[in-house]
Order: sequence, then structure tokens, then C-alpha cells
Amino acid sequence: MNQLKLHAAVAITIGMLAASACQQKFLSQPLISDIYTADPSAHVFEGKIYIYPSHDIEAGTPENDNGDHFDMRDYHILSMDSINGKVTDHGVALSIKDIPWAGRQLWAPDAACKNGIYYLYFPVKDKQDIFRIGVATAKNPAGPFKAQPQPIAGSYSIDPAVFTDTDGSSYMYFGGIWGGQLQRWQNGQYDAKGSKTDSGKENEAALTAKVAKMSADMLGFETEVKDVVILDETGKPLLTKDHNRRFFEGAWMHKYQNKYYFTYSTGDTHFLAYAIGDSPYGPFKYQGTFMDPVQGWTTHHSIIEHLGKWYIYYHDTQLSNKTHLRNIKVTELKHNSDGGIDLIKPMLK
Ligand code: FUB
Repeated sequence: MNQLKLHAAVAITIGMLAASACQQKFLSQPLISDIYTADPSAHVFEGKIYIYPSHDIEAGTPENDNGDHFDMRDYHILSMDSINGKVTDHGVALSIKDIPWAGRQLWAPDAACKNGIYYLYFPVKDKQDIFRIGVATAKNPAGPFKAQPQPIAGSYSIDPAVFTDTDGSSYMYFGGIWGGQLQRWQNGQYDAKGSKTDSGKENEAALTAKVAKMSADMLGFETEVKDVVILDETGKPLLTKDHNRRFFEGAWMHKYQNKYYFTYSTGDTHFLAYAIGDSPYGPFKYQGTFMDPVQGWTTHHSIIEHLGKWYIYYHDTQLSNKTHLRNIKVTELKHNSDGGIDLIKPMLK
């Protein structure tokens, strides 16, 4: 080997070592790297894992506390035959230009299936810049989806998560504070001049996620929207000032051993936390955190059971190091013998 080739080989080896040392910081690796993806809502449909993520892009929109830099314009649906299997990107399943009422910012979606029809639920700001939740339908879990002409009546804010109980009833959990606008809905109407955050009422009960039972056609709410109340160890609702524990955004629901596990992001303190109840409506008793902060400001997840094991899909910013350009990941989630969830550490050091 001549001197030049030797230098090149040494440089490549150092580069590989650096890359693998860098990867060792993370518990798991990005599922795809050719597009940025976030907010993964996973489901097992037709024996396969389908993932409904946000599709992050570099839109050039300046960053602010409202999250304007999360300026997404379409959804790509991904699928995997198995947890460690190949990831297929099924391309654009729904674009903002095909949603008649949409203004900007397609945020975290979710999906459901009933009677052979697939439903994609998505938050987007309407033309008045108010987040609403829309629904689109398809015959295939990967779409393409066709949006309904109007948002779901009575819906607002962000991050829909649709849970179907063992009796076949479906419920939508939704809401997010700060950029998700939930604090502007305290009197049943949107207050455009309302606060940008939840601060100000520190000793009052924290704002809650919302839940409504879905109508039989899955296109709307059958019931009024109710609060998802999370109680502390003394039976009192968590307070606004309790930033380490109160709900911020990114709700999810799963059922384990007949109990309802409401899981969510604490937002500005960057934890994933869980609370357990005996009904899909709660109340839910706060239990603890089950995932430490990821790299990046946002933390958002979903939980599925596949072939007898439980998994969490989540995101971080490993590929870009930028808040708004995220990548999705998956790792195992374990329920322990007392019904708790083992703490997951997404960063290894
Ligand atoms: O992706 C935009 C927003 O960031 C989501 O709606 C939130 O849950 C957070 O992940």
C-alpha cells in the first residue's frame, strides 16, 4: 500500500470509529434516513406494522415558541413486516393541498381501522390559524387518503390518538398546550388573544388532554369532549406548576391487563409519563416517567403489542441535530410485575 492509500485507509477507519462512537450515544437507530419523520403512531393492521408519522421538512420558517418551524406539508406512511425488518415508505398518502379547509402545519397524525376502512386523523391549522383535527379515509392502510371536506365537529388543538377498546368502541384522545393552543380553549371557544403558554395559574389544576368517544362511522365525536384528569398520589389533580408531571402533548392509550394506560409528553421537561385508570375516560393516577428525555426538544411516542411483546415508537434528532428535523425509532417497552413500565433511557451516556 503506498503512502497516499495508507493515509486514506487510516482516515476512513477513524471516520468509521467516530461514526460508531457517535451512534453508541443512542439506544436505537433511525428507522429511515432519506426523509425526516417524527411523531410515529404505530398500529398493527393486516398482520403488518404501519407507522403514521409527521413528515418533517426544512421549510425555512423561523423557529418560535408557537412551533411555526414545524411547517409540514404532507404525510408519508411507513410499514414494516417485523420490528427489525425492512422499512417501506409508501410515499405521499395525504397532502395539505388536498385538504380543503387547511391553512398550514400538518402535525402529528394517527390512524384507525373499522370494517375494512382506514381512517387517518390529522391536526392542521385552518385558514384562521386555529388547529383543528381532520379525518381522511382509504381502503388501504397506506392510503392514499381522501380528506373529509370539513374538520371533525367539536375538535380543536393537536395530536389525535385513537384507541379502540376490546369492546370495539373507539375514543380519540387529543390536545397539546403552548403551540398546540389548548390553553386558548378554556371557555369552549378559541381565544386568539389567549396566552401562548400555560403559565399564570401555577397553583390551579393543570390543563388536561381531551377525550371523546368516536361515532359509529369514525368520522366524528359521538359524545361531548371530556377532560382527561390525572391525579397525584393524594387524589388531587396535577397542578400547572408541576411541569415534571403535568400533561403537555402527545397522548397515547394502551390497555394492559385490563387497565388503561394514558401516556403523554411533559413537553418543556421532556419526559414521557404514564398514568393508569379503570376506564378509557379516567381518572388516571399518575405513576411516573417511563422514558428519559431524547435528543431534541419534542418527545412523542406510540405503544403497540406485536407478537406478544410491547414496543415504543418515538423520535429524536440524531440525524440532523435540529429540533424540527426528526427521525423515528423503535425499542422494546416492558411492563413489570407490579404493572409499572420500566424506565427507558434513549441516550446511553
Ligand atoms: O410535530 C409537531 C409537534 O411536535 C407534535 O404535534 C407534537 O407532539 C410535537 O412532537
